[in-house]
Amino acid sequence: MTINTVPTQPIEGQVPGTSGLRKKVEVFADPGYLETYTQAIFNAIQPRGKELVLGGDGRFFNREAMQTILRMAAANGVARVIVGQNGILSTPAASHLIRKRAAFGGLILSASHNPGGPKGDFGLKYNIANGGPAPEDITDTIVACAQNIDAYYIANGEAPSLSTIGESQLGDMVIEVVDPVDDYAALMAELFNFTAIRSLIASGFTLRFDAMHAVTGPYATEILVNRLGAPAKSVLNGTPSEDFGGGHPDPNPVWAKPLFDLLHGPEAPDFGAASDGDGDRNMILGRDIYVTPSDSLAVLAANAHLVPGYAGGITGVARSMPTSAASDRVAEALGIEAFQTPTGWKYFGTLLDAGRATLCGEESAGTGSNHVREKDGLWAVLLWLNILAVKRQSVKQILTDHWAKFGRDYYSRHDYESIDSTAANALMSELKSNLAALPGQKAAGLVIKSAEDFAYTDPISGAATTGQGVILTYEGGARAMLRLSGTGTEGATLRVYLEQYAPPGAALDRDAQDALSAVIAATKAVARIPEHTGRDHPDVIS
Ligand code: VG1
Ligand code: CO
Repeated sequence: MTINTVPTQPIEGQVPGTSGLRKKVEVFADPGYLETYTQAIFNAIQPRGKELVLGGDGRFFNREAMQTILRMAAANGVARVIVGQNGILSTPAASHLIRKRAAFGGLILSASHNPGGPKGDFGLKYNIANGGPAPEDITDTIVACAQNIDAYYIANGEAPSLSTIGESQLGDMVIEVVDPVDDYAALMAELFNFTAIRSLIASGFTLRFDAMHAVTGPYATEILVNRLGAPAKSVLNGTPSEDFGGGHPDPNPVWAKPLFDLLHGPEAPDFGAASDGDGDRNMILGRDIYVTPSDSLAVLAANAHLVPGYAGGITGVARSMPTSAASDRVAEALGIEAFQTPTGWKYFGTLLDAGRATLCGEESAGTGSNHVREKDGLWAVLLWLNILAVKRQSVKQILTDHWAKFGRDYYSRHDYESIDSTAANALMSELKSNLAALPGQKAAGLVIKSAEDFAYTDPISGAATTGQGVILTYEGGARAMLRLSGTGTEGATLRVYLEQYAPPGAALDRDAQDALSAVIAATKAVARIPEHTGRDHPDVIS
């Protein structure tokens, strides 16, 4: 095979962040850009003679990128690439495939919930042999390799079509095209009682799953319709499109508003759910109720033992630090460990590998377990359905009972999007430099109890990370956290996470924004958000 050695442009300003590299399609499509980043990954991981999994969420530029990566894998001596048919694999399905096939790692082509299309975003991330996102030491090495590179290796000739299941060769490398859904559906059938869910649905229980024109369409159709007997109309927007139907495949009350409104309207089904671009996030709705991701994690932790895959109980629950404390209360009641990690699924990997945590969750609609090493949207939906099939109660009843027992952690996230990066950094550094002076101060009527810049030492690996965001606790059970997004591609996004605990016996059915009004006002004042950003209101409230 002939190998082309081509000089490349440097990659500027790359932030592997929580999930690989995300940029506008036009940046990735710039000659040499994708190639340089891919070569940097290969230089960092040294995949010669190894097996890799490859798949993506089907967004615009996936097909071209897939061809380039396959040709580069061949030129870099990869022995075998296991790829989803037509290049498709949801993120959790890719994680499962890496584990099932004991592959060396995997490359996932996705920008998750970011919009797709020629003007949208593209992304590439590397997952390690446990099926999870590469930890910081590896992403740091990739960054270093990307900065110190002068050539990439690419095989001549076209990579074979990915439309037919089976094996073919590209030079010495085997390309094995697999069904993207089969193995994943089989894993779900092992974890959950499909017979119980089937009979729930057969009894007249109605549901809608919104795939948001993204990767979960085929997965949801196979599992919910074909295997569990839900009518075909239960899957909405089930045909993936390269630009996600022009939408924003982020499963929250803002971007999945039609589903949210349906569940709050006169025609509401019993259950509603949605997933994101690459299938790792979930939104859960019941008739006339939205379940916050933080509450969802807590309810799932409290009820997981009802489901075959977790019948032996769970060992621990891990949540990212902006996620509410609701799951900690369940862990305490169950007498199991609770962990608070930085934002990003990669921090859960060691806890899952060590068996210290069974369930993990993030406030950003990511929930998952030790079955893979990524968050998993459809898994969360099926876990809810299995619990509903056992309890035969409404979502609202389950949540109301949960709050009555544990109290309610009122919760909301306020995002200030596309703000000026300099202003965003100034806000954070001013806040961080004031931390020591804050305890004891009063803001908008609330007394600040503590203020810290979150630092984390992994209890298994000992890896330490600092500067993960500011946590403010207030007297009276309120907490706020502020951090800048690592996944955006336009300016900066300031995320403000707000919670207020109401113990059992207190008013538990208030409007969340209303219940949070004091902590919202206090946090705005402490961080001087309007002064720095020029905005008085967030762009997205979820
Ligand atoms: C966001 C979420 C974070 C999540 C990350 C990747 O990051 O807040 O919880 O792990 O996206 O999820 P950030 O840095 O923008 O806040 V996904 O579904 O985009 O892979
Ligand atoms: Co995602």
